Amino acid sequence: MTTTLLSTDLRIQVQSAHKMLIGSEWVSAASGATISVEDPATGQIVAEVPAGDAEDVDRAVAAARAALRGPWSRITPQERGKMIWRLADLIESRAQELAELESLDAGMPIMEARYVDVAFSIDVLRYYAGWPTKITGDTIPVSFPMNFGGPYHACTLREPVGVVAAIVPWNLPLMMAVKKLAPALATGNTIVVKPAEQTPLSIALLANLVLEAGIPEGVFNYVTGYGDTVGAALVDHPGVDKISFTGSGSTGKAIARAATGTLKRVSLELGGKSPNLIFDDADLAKAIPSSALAIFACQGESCVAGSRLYAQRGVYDEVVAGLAERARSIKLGPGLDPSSEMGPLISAEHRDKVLGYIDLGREEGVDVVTGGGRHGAEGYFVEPTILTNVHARSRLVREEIFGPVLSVIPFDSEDEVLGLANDSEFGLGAGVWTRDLARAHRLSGAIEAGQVWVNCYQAVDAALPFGGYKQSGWGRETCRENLDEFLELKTVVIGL
Ligand code: TXE
Repeated sequence: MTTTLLSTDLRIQVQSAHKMLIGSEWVSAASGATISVEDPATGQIVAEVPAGDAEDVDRAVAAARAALRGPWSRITPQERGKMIWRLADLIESRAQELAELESLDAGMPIMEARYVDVAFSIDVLRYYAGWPTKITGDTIPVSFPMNFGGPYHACTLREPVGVVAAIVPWNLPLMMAVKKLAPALATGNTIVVKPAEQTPLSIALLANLVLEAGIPEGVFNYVTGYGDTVGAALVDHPGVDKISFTGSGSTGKAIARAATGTLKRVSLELGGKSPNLIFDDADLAKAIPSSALAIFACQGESCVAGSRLYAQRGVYDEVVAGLAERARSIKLGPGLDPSSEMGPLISAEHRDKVLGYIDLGREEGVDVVTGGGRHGAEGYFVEPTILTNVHARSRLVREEIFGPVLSVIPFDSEDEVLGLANDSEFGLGAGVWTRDLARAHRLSGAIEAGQVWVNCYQAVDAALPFGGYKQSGWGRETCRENLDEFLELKTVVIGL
């Protein structure tokens, strides 16, 4: 069993009775029900966590509302910033444990868990720790043409939006939760976090660290459960002021529709089908390995995976051969095994969905250059797969597969590839590999995507906006602009 790769302490922690954090209390689900958590490398059950429902959500929202008016509202911005920084320090001091939990639960290689998921969570918290002291309103000179008398002093205040519900997916659980938690805390909100039912373990440890950081009880609440119970109850709840969601487009749309009932604010970070363009003049020594990482990092379970690769005719063969060589060299295995370079997919259901796309490709006559099947007899591994001869209208290039499956498509001209790149309902990320500076600028402007990477891929930073055009979502995470999504703007006019 993969859990034998955990330290003894951590194994005991994983196997111990899990609870949810509501206010200051660690509790089971009101119904007593539980959810089994699997190790995707073996399919074995590693933990049982509470299966919360609407009753638990009611209690968590009540705790978060009470905390909003409690000591949290009187903590100075500087102290709030220090607490967020302290949380980052605590995560850093427990980074190995968090990475192991993440790797066990979500399947990713331990190095990715440690140096992407956990490391970026720390960065995001440190970035937001600087913001509480810099959230200001404006003093606005007014003329009042209707001549209401005067003079007046007019200004704006920026206040927390209230109770935030964070609905988190399973691909990079800790990082996804922190990307919602950090701005919520920086702006003085309180939060109820619902992890994905598949991956609650790292967020349970995060909940402990939030309390250890001195963040007052009730500011952070953690409710485990399914999407159609806990998730839906949070979306419907009149005591929740904002939903911050990362996940599938269909669930995102359902949340947006349901949230109109209470007109709560909604931000959505949804899927993608990101194009990655390699031109004849590209530096292939960089483009090929980076493009392989763009699709195979996190087993392809990344919203910005570069899953449509367009290679210009002059380098097409070399690109396909280079990518195939890389794909064949990737060592698959349990994430907790330090020699593994790619882990299992999250579940049997998801593995079968990914394999279904490959089968569809075969029916459509694609060439499977490498991969194309399961790896090993146990767990949910899928081989790194490269497909060519894929039709431009195929579902393989239109739908998010969310697995290690790359379609490589040739193109001749810049205009042609721009049309192909933008012919998508998604608009999350895009890559451009070229030595032509003018082309880099032209395409950066013309590609419909929230982030365009030129001669690099998946370069993210806590200070940079992250989010999507079109059906890839609403709003931006990380970055300064993200703070506005957690703040109300109040106008105050004082007759002098
Ligand atoms: O997502 P869901 P799933 C994409 C990816 C993947 C597909 C399906 O293509 O194959 O989505 O994954 C909660 N009200 N992404 O089914 O359903 C759920 O419990 C409120 C892309 O796992 O969107 C979980 O916590 N909440 C993505 C979260 O939503 C609900 C990351 C995500 O689950 C709910 C993950 C409801 N009615 C999947 N139903 C990315 N953008 O990175 C479910 N949930």
